[in-house]
Amino acid sequence: MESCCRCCMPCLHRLWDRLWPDARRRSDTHDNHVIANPAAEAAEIRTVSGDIRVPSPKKRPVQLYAALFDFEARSDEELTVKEGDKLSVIEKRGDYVLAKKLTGSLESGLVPANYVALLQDEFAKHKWYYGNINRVKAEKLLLASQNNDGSFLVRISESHSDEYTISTRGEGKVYHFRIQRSSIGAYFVSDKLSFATLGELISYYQRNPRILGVLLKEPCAQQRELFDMEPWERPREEFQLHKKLGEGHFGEVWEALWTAENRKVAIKMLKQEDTKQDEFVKEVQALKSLHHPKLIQLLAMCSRGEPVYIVTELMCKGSLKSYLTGAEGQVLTSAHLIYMGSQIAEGMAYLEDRSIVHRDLAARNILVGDDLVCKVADFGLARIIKDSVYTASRNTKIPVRWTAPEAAIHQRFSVKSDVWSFGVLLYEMMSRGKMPYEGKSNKEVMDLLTSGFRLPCPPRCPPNIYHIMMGCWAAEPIKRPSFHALHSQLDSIYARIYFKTIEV
Ligand code: ACK
Repeated sequence: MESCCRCCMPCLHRLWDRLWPDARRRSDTHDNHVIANPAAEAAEIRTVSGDIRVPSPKKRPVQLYAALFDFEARSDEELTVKEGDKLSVIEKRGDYVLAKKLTGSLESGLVPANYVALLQDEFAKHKWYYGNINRVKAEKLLLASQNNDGSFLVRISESHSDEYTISTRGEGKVYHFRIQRSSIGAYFVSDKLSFATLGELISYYQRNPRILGVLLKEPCAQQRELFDMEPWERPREEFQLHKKLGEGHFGEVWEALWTAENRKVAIKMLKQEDTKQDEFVKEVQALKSLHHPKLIQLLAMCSRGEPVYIVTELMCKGSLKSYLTGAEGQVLTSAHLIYMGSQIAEGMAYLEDRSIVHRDLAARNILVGDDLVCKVADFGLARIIKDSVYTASRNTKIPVRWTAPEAAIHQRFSVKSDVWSFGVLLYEMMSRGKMPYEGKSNKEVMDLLTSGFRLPCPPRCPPNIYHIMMGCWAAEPIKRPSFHALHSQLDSIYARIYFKTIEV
């Protein structure tokens, strides 16, 4: 990320120069299909390669795998599988495999590697078979609190791919026994005793624990949560804290260097009070499964020990609230603000599609980067709702000035109550950071809204944008527009301004 100060005028001038020509180029590309037409690009590639004879790729034998456990996809990249589903594994990606279903929908996606087993014999049906996991992972799984002495698993040997290892827990330690193969394919731990199948070998040692000297009692407990956290979990030492950016709802926010990736990041730290820990964990759960260029991306976390770190991308201009009230914000034109508003609506439309309610949409929870890029942050209050309306508990703190009446009074939060908040956010933007209902108490705000009063049109706000705000504040939630509609309206107003068909 380019380093940039948070409020300098020369930067703003450079930004003007950069933003507008860029936008024009992007639009040319779309209109004329010159550069960004993949078909044209492909045609070029075909012409080039058409003259060169290339050998056809070698056919690899299909490796048949089976899902050992149910796995539910948490993002578009992942694949939901049911225990017993037959899969072909396209490639290994870290702790995951890219797998394709061989029956039913034929979809493909990522599945945790220890959820699948190569179907070369009968192993896949055994709960103790963990397939291709290494020694360190086996120890971590077996030493987890769900397991006891006698918990065990069988995995593919790291050094010999046609051999196996029994890993078993005894007296709080993990012991590993190599299962070798004889020249005729029999399985043995001690060459005095061999078995036709792995299943027979394991049941023999389960019945005769004294021979190995350890118990093989229960298959290792499957631990989804380990996989949930692991791709994100990083050692704390990888982060060098540079400067405190401020104090958020959940605790301090710091700018830091992620040394392993050589990149600047933002770190949110959990305040020590237990009461907030729940909220914090919910925020992480929501962040992990959401990927969109207009939503703040979770990069990593340090959840072992305190304070817990949540590592996200760093947005060099900070919150939209502080940006609007700063020197740059004060000189932004309506066109710039509409461009930013359109991005926020786009991010919210992504949440709308997933029935995710933000519940705290406001300028303080939007972050700004270079070139006026805006991203929605702080999913602390987000919930995945089954019905279209989520009813919250009565004791939740509510940001009254941004909250729709039905949500503030009856706790009926919905995508439509977020649309109301978006209207207030547009007001904050068009008034360059003014506090909504300035000088009024929360109680007065509620009374005013119930009697039909709405925020006035801010000075310099184009009437069509105020019209959009008023639409967001329709008393009946159903009459408010969708975020998709808001995005397309703001986008087309912006395009019209950009091509100078309307003046602002
Ligand atoms: O307005 P700010 O400068 O921007 O002060 C607040 C403060 O931390 C507390 O929320 C800033 N902040 C939060 N998250 C980020 C982030 N990902 N990148 C940059 N600044 C951030 C916010």
